[in-house]
Amino acid sequence: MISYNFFFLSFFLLFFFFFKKHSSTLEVMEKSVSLQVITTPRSLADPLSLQIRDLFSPGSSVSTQPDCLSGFYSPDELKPHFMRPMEDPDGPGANGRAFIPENMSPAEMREKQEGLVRNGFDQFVSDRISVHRSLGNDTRHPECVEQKFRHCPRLPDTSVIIVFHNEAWSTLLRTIYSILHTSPAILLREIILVDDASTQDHLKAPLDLHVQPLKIVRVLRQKERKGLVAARLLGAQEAKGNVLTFLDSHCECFHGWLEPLLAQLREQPMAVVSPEIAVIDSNTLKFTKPLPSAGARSRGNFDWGLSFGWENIPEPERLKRKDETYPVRTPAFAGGLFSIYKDFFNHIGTYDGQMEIWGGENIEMSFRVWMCGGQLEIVPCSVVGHIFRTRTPYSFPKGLEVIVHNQVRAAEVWMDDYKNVFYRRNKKAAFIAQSKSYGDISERLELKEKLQCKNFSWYLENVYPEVFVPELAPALFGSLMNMGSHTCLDIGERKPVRRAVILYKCHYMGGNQHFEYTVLQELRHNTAMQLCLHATIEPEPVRIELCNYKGGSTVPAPQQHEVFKKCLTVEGVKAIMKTCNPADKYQHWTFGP
Ligand SMILES: [Mn+2]
Repeated sequence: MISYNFFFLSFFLLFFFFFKKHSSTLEVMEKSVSLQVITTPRSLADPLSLQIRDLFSPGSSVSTQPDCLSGFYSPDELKPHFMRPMEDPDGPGANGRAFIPENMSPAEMREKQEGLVRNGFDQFVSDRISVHRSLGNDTRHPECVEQKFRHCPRLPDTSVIIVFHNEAWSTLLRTIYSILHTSPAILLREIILVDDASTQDHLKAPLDLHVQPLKIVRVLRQKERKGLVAARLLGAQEAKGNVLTFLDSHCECFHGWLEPLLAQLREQPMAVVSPEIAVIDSNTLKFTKPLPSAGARSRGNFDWGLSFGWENIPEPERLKRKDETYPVRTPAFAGGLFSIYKDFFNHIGTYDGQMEIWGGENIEMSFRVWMCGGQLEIVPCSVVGHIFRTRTPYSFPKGLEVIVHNQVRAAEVWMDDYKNVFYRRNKKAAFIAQSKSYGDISERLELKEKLQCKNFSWYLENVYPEVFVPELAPALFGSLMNMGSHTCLDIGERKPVRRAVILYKCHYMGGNQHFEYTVLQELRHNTAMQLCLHATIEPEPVRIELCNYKGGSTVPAPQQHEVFKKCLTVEGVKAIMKTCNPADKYQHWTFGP
């Protein structure tokens, strides 16, 4: 067996570097791949929209609102529940500025350190910034600032649902007040706080007492730690608004964030809409305000390890937007902050209730919404700030394996044969799938049947045609072990673009050691990015770089056999190209399990 692999592989690797055009040039050619377009109807007269409108009856159709006025909502009509109190413009963090404390005492230093460890952001800084702080002028694109909203049919109202687990007092309260100070009272039905079994005392009676006088803020409690999905489902069940808006517990809403989300849902009742997320710095709490000159730039995606990521909006998508108020269609969403009609949330199957704690639920929902007739959009005129933590301070009661467990459930239900592309890259996931220890998915499959959802290849072709789809059944794949050193080719831990490939103890778990030998004779590591092995002149180590071949009309890199009549060899701790010598076992490689 081994000797067969030996032979086979030695042959192929020679072939790879000798005869074919497949390693890549240093330049990355940006070519758009496919121009498939789904039209995004904006008109209410669209028959599909009407059909859906009837199906979900979100209560906003023209015929049921005979008293609905003509014209646009006035600023007066869009007043919030509570005006922001006057603020010292020089106060800490005022107008969204950074706050950097000076001359700290040893006790303060200790407090700062403890806050950082507890939260993954600087609570000491947050605690000194007003929970009512303003974010200064409205700096969105002028087309957003000037956007007007028709009276008719009326904009739906929303329940804002915030799940928290041991959130700091100041960040939670700032989230609540920023909603109350920026959301039109007629559109904000209530704020529902769902406590996912917090243990910190300030989140118990003191929180209840504080929000009670605010009238429209309620606290629901989950006694046992069940995670984000279960907590959101509890909040959704209790919500009275037409629309559910989910936010994190460490957000700040920018001027006019809510109206564009609700207006887009009014146009597209089967949409799931997300705001543009602004960064609130985890150390200084500086709110990165939008720039009037900047248009929308990014959208969400996923990789073949099923992680969520961001990418630039492809040209064909950009061209479909007539102005800045138009939404950006997105193949996947971050899942933290979004709005959806409550009726549509229920229709489309809420969440997979058997997903545990946190992780993977956003990718599952992305696939499901698109494949079952909905759409995911980012609305750039809606801006909400979010503190991106430096690390997650939460404990995972059942370990990080719950994320993989959730990902496997998503793959089993939605990805058809493409699930194997994921399993090849994540051996833990493959094991969970093989041993069927991901729980019962029959209800989710019934849902898929009932909603007559499209298949995964439809999703790839129509929603994410830009994605590179790895081979469904590559001839050779797995860990690439050198028969001389008995170590495996590995892309290393740091950002791997244009770095030397390393050799590391074989772990056979996929991840950084997953390689595929493709029909184009590339050695591809294609989990988070499309990376290929690149031959380099001796004695330079062989590098891992972005692949030249990106599908569609792109081609692998120019022929390199004039330069590299060599074989891939391990020398010391490096992989280099060397004169071929069949007797050298450091030139023999095998793909392991
Ligand atoms: Mn968050």
